[in-house]
Amino acid sequence: MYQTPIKKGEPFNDKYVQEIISDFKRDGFVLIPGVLDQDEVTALRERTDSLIADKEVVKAGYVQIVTRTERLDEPYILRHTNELDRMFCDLLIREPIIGLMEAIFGPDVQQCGMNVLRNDKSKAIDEWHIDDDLFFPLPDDIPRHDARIDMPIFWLTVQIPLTDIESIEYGPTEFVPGSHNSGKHPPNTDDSPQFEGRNPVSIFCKAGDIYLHNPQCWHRGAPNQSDHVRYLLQNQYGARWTFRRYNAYVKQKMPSHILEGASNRMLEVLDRMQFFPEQRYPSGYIHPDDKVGM
Ligand SMILES: O=C(O)CCC(=O)C(=O)O
Repeated sequence: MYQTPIKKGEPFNDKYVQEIISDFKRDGFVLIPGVLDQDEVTALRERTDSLIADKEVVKAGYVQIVTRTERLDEPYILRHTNELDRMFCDLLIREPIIGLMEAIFGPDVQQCGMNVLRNDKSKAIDEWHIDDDLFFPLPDDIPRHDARIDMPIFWLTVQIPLTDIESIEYGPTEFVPGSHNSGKHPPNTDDSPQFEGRNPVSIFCKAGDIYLHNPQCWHRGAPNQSDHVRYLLQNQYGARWTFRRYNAYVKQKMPSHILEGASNRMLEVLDRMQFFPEQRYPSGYIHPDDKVGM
């Protein structure tokens, strides 16, 4: 049986799940302390480093370079981690994370993105933004969506810090509470944006905490001003159709050795179409360990 350092975990009780979801819907983000243990965090961080250092992984396009400085050759984001190591797939269905996702999206929930951001002082996604696009736009003279509407959440990110981010110099994610209800992009100014009088909130956290992130909430990664490298793992989940959003840019084939003995639950959350990507893309990349195919 495939063994990785990721634990099975325990689901949260229903009351706690409902409290988390209610805070998340109100603010657009919510911090949940103490989910992963130190062994899991260390294993995920070390595996991220070894994958980013692997020239074959870089050549296959899994490592994205994003920087605002002159150091253009430095890696920043490890993408599609599900195709690279089973421990990332185990994390996808680890409790209490998967139970929370089922409570939000229902039993058909699927992943729609899996990344790790690794950034030092030279890199940050530090401009205020929302992800993808504005899903529910409003005219300028309508200040917000009616608070009685339970706004749909198409997909979300479970942010999993793999290093402590306990003060501003370590580059926390920042959110403007409630701004997912604004129906607007964040204002294009140098000042920190506000929504309904509320200032941005920095998510100070420890490695192994998690926080849920609504992609429509105005946010940014504050610059990392410390000498510590910051690691932020991002698992994204959504309603079943959102998998297509993700798969639309996957050209790789999921290697069979990663899926050895995988449970039905894991296969469903990964999406069964993942196993036949060549039906969508004529030139699927074959992992070097998987020349025989599935
Ligand atoms: O680095 C962060 O904390 C935020 C990342 C971000 O803005 C994003 O992934 O959209």
